[in-house]
Amino acid sequence: MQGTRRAVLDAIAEGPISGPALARELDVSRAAVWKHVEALREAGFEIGSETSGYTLESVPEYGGPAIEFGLDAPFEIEFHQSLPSTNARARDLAADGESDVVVLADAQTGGRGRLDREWTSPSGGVWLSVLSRPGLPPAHAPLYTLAAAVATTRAVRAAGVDAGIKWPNDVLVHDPEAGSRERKIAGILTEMRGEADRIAWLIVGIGCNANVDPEALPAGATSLREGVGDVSRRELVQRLLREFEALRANPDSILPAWREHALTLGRRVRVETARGESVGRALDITFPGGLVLETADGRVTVSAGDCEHLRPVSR
Ligand code: BT5
Repeated sequence: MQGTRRAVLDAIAEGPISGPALARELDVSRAAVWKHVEALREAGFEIGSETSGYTLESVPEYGGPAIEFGLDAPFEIEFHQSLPSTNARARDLAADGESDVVVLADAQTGGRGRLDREWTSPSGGVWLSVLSRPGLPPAHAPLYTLAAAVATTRAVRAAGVDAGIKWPNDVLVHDPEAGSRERKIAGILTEMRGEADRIAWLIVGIGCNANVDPEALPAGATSLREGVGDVSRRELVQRLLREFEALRANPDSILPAWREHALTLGRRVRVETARGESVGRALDITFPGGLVLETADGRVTVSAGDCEHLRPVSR
């Protein structure tokens, strides 16, 4: 949202405030105030105009301005009803030199997982990509993926569903009614362009099954709707972005936070990597994101791959 418009909205939220008072406070014309108020109404904000001045009556359920309003993180939100993929759009923005933009869509028609797998993205979910330019070496990029998994898990938990992380970045819900089965509620796809010593841009794509029927999702998936009913996607996204921002501002906190939310540690796992398969007990995560396994052949650290939990959680 443009700076003055945001200031108009913030002032009205604290209102009532009259048009002339707003114009004085923000040092703009009364016509400009009126234009911003109309634009905010068009974006779905209900703004009353009583004799005492403008008042904010309601905030739209979802969308760019709705999420930017009250967002405690320095991101601009670009909202689309539908996009092929928010990651693809974020790549275009990266090519244009943008940063700290979050691309958000209500639905995706060509959502992608890792290794170009399909990611089902019906209307009602949270499909977003965070574009940033961290001044880090390319080898540290996995930290951002872990931070996104922690932020997503915290947001899902705040919405009332007890979720945890499967290494490296699947957010799963333990489902006692389905035996020990764990079902995927969110996934993360990180893409980046690295230069020799630093990351040029990094895109963290997060897909979270929010207000979506489980029947619309692949087998093995679940949604917040299934767990607790529909949630405020505005609050979910704000929470997620706030948590992500706090973690990226304090990189040393990422691994400890990940450990705290991990479902994988202590479990027997099978990890498929480009170089083959490792089976063993997951002992720990190491900087910048490798999984340490105790295998029959000793200790190994795997840095990327698909991980399967072999034994049910007991909790
Ligand atoms: C992921 O891949 O988990 C990364 C998903 C990232 C999606 C976000 S949405 C916003 C942004 N824009 C994009 O285009 N992508 C990102 P992976 O670990 O490879 O898991 C993919 C597998 O999960 C698929 O092969 C399916 O089996 C399963 N799957 C597909 N859609 C799902 C869904 N909505 N919920 C749970 N599982 C799903």
